[in-house]
Order: sequence, then structure tokens, then C-alpha cells
Amino acid sequence: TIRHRADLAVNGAVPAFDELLHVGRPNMGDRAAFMQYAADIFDRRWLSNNGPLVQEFEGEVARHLGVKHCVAMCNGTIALEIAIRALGLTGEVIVPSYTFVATAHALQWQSITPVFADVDPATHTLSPAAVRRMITPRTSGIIGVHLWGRGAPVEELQEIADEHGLKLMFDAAHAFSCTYQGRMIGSFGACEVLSFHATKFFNSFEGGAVVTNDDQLAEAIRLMRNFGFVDLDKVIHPGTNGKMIEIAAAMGLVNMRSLDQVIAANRANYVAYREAVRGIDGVRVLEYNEHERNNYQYVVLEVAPDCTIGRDALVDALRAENVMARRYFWPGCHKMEPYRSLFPHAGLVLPDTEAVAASVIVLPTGQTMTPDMVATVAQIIRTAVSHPA
Ligand code: T4K
Repeated sequence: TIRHRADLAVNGAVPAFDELLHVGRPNMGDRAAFMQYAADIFDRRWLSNNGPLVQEFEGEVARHLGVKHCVAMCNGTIALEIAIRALGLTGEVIVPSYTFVATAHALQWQSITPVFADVDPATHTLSPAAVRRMITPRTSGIIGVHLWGRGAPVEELQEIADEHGLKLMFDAAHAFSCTYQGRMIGSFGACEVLSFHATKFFNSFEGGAVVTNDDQLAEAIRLMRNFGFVDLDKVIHPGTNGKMIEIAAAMGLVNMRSLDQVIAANRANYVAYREAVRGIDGVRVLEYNEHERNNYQYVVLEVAPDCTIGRDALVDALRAENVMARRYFWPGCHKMEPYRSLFPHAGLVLPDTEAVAASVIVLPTGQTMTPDMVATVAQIIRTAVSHPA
């Protein structure tokens, strides 16, 4: 039991956990099913380049999301880059600063300026009013991010895009198997981008995809994923290598079978965290909309500015106990290089982004955590808040 100041590892006690509890410990499906796929791949000698498992995986993802096309990729970042290029984005594109840096880098990498707009502090997703303020004659598009699996304000962003003739796409890296207004995320905007990275709710080791209902866009994306080849020796377009490999698709196919079990485990942990920290002054778990499906992969603790303990001191207290809590996505992309100094809007102040980024701690969850372990983590938080250093 961790009740008193002296019970905390940060004050010299033995850590509460023997092993490191990571945020983003992979959720793994059935080992035997994966091994069978691996043996089949070995026998078939078809390892990459639009193999049978990749095609099967694309079909399953598209069906699950109720979207016409899924183009699987080697990772979410390349999928973003290809989607951005296939949509013809140029000049400036409006994105939130409060996101994983890949959203911004995917633009900057192809000489497009990410223009950072503020977020709604209640949801951590783009504020439509803030987006309107950032539009200039050079703006070509908007990338909304469904952060923590919660849908960005799709309709308002679509309205802004239509009004100004902008392309709209979504970074849905966090939002696989989540809904927005009851509809699966995956077919909003011109296209949406998924990540199946090891740390995501659903993984294919590394992987990603662009999903869309637009036939022409899907075709262009398929071409760009494979160097622009349409035939064995016919190239009709510039392209890159964004292909998903067979062994990644195998992992994806296996993990597709345990989606609901992983969501159930994540949800049990999320509810346990939410209830256990209720009543601790100055901290709360960011609540998800109960009317939507979420994958609950991110348990987001918000530490209020007037909490007895600072956010960073609480992270230190947790890490001393081997709870490897994360400060996602501090300090915001606009405070990271090259964005901090490169662009005309350097010196940009995004008050809501900065407040959210300064308050968030992401806590470990997933298959490897149990509600009992969650109770211990919550007890560490309670004790650290009542006995700040
Ligand atoms: N857009 C958004 C909104 C995103 O969040 C991301 C990725 C992307 C786009 C780009 O998609 P990808 O290109 O990645 O497909 C991690 C992930 O690397 C990244 O995929 C993810 N977002 C981001 C939120 O988190 P880091 O720098 O925090 O990773 P790292 O190495 O610290 O891993 C986190 C923890 O997970 C580690 O402490 C240990 C544990 N872990 C990790 C791996 C890889 C394991 O236990 N086993 C593992 O295999 O970025």
C-alpha cells in the first residue's frame, strides 16, 4: 500500500512495480495463428509487393470501416505523405500543433508549410474558429487529427473547406475502430490515414493505410505507393516505396480477430483509472463521449494548473515507481524545430494548445495492464498529490 510520503519511490521507497510499465506496449493477437501465416509466407516465397495477405488485409480493413478503398502502407507517416501528394496539397496546410510531430513533418518533408491552429481544450481536437483565423491565399487544405480516437469536428471543418475551396483530409492514426456521430471513422473528408504502429491500439508491427471512397484518389495513391508502376515495366507517375510487407499484413489479420477483446481490456482499464482518480483534487481523466465507440488506447490524465503537484513532478513520481507515463504531445509541434524558427509565424502563441500540452500525462493501458495494476497507479497519483515534495 502506498499511502504516506515515505511509501513513494521518489522518496526512496522500493518501486511499486518490478518491471517498466510502458505506454504503448503492443497488443498481440493469437501466436499460433501468426506462426501459421509466417509458415505460409515462407512456403509461398511471396514477401512483399501487393501479396495475397496484404490484399486480404486491405479488404478486411475496408469492410470493418465501411469504406470503399484501403491502400495499406509500410507506416502511417508514408501514408500521410502519399495522401498529401495525391490530394495535390501545396503552399500552406492547416493542422493542429497538438499532435504527434509526424502530422506536421509529412507536410514539411515535401516543402509544404504546416500552419498550426489552436485546439479546443475540452476535446484536444482542432478548433474550427482557430482554423478560420489561419486561412491565407496560400492555404490549400486542412488536416484534422482524431486525437486519442475522438473524432475532430468533421462537419465544421468540411464547411470551412467547402467555403474556401480547400481539400480536407484526416490523420486517423489514433482512431482505428472508433466512431464519429455513430459512423466509423475512415470515410470522412477526401481520405483518412491510419497507423498500425506497434504502439497503436491495433498493430501490424509497423504499418499504415489510406482509406477513401474516392476511386480516382485511391488509384493515384496505389500508383504512388509502388513507384508509379501500372504494369511490369510501365511507369506513368512519380512515386515512392510505401508498400506493406506480407508479414505485417499477417500480424494485422491476426490482430483484427481480437479487436473487441483489446477494446474491452482498454475500456476496463480506462473506467478503473477514471473512477480511481475521481476525488483527487486537481487531476482528472479526459472523458470520452459515451455515445461514440472509442478504442480507449489512450488514458489521458489532465493535471490542473492549481494542482498541489506539477505535471512534470507527477511524471517523475510515476517513473520512480516504474510507471513510464508520457507527456504526449508536449510541447506542441510549433515549439519543435524546424517549426519554432523556420516559418513566418514563428513566435506563434497557441494558448489552448500550450495549456493542454502542459497538463497531459498519458498512462499505461492495454492487454498487459489489469484494473488491479491501474488501482496501484492511481494510488501512487493520490499519494503524490496529497504529499507533494
Ligand atoms: N499521426 C499521429 C497522430 C500519430 O500519433 C502517429 C504515430 C503518426 C501520425 C505516424 O504514424 P507511424 O508512422 O508511426 O505509423 C510512438 C510511435 O512510434 C508513433 O507511432 C506514435 N504515433 C506515437 C504517438 O508514439 P514514441 O516516440 O512515443 O515511441 P517510443 O519508441 O517511445 O515507444 C513508446 C513506448 O512503447 C516505449 O516506451 C516502449 C513501448 N514499446 C514500443 C515499441 C515500438 C514496446 O513495448 N514495444 C515496441 O515494440 O512514438
